[in-house]
Amino acid sequence: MVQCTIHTILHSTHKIIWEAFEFMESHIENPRERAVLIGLAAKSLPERERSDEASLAELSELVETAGGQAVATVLQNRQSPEPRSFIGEGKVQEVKQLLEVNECALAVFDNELSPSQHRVLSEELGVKVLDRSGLILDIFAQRAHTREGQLQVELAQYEYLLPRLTGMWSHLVSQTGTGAPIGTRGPGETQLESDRRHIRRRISKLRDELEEVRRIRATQRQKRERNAVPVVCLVGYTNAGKSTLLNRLTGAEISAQDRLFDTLDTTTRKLCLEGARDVLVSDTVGFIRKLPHHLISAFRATLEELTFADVLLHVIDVSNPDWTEQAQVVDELVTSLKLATTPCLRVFNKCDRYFGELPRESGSVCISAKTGEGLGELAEKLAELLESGKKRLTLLIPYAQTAVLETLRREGALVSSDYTDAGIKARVVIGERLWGLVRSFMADDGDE
Ligand SMILES: Nc1nc2c(ncn2[C@@H]2O[C@H](COP(=O)(O)OP(=O)(O)OP(=O)(O)O)[C@@H](O)[C@H]2O)c(=O)[nH]1
Ligand SMILES: [Mg+2]
Repeated sequence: MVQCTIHTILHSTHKIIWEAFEFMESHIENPRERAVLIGLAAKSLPERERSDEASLAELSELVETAGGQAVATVLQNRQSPEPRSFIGEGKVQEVKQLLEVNECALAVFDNELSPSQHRVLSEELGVKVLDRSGLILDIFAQRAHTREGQLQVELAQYEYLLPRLTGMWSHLVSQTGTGAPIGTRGPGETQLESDRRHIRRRISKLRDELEEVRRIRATQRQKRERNAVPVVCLVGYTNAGKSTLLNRLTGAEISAQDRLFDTLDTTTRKLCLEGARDVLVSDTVGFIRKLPHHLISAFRATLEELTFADVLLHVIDVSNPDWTEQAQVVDELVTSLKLATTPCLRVFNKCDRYFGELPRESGSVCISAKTGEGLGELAEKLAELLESGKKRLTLLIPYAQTAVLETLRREGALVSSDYTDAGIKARVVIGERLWGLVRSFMADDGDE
């Protein structure tokens, strides 16, 4: 009986999810599915959310990465988005014609569409519509290989889907209106509520599973901390050359292909620096402009690794004419992840194919991960930074001074705390700024 009910629930749930995914259609099945790309450069949008030529060119690469082909591009300039259809009515007709002439079954928007705009455009264009977030989620879903990656992508997909369910059923809900008397509400609302409940349950289950992943990671981290091995994390725009650099530095053999979001999962390898000093180098997911916020929050377990880095290596593809903007996008994400105080070395990569003047910023190095040029200098600068960087310490804080613990927690310096008979044993990672605060609490056993 119970089994039968579960089966029925699962069956109807599957159907719901399948239908719901149909309009965001997160998979491009045909290897060369043809697409028209549409961008809106509305001045009323925040700068980061506007489309422009560069962002459309990147969108075209994203479509390619997902297995499609961009055959035409439309960039509309108007003061603000049309609330109903995002682009103007005339443009909708123009896009429709372009789709027909070019035999395209897919329209991809460079900006983020609201759920109702998404629905209106799907209906009026009569083809599958994706926005930039939906496309990136699709690529992530294709690329996620580890359990952690898959959990994170699934969570992001559901979070993307949840508000869009309203759009799906709103035509039914609006028949009765929110103020309709109890008992007269239409089936749409009931359906919507049960879909939402199911998705919320799934989201909460995924969050629990990810919490477990984070717990395991924290244990691994503690082991690393006990061994006092410094951690260096590679960050950078997608396709900048992070994985190639990790391979070159450590002999790892991870995939490094010329495509966006080649890497989603964190790989960590040991690197032996001059003076027999070991460090761990981690490569992880690349950044991109307008990265869907669901993904950033869903990838918390992965991105959290960055929080514990002693040094960040910001890899920049200097041969890309857009490198300044790309680096800025990464800097902003680094700041939003509260990593702005972690020592960071800017690594200008691909200098073998850049023939202009190389940037000469202090705290930077020019290399080619491909030819190996500049790697000696990179290792030297890295060692210097590690020397001057954060320290990992174990403190013993008396119970009378828990305010210190609070400060450490607020500053993001506290790794763990154990309440022992002798006082609070706190593991911390601190920079120079907090040194004065903790100096007098240094435990005898810096190691456990
Ligand atoms: N010419 C040249 N190509 C490079 C260099 N470093 C990386 N590449 C190429 O750039 C492409 C992307 O390199 P990846 O190492 O996969 O880049 P990534 O930053 O890991 O990219 P994602 O995982 O997608 O974020 C590959 O085709 C590399 O061969 C370099 O120094 N010179
Ligand atoms: Mg990579």
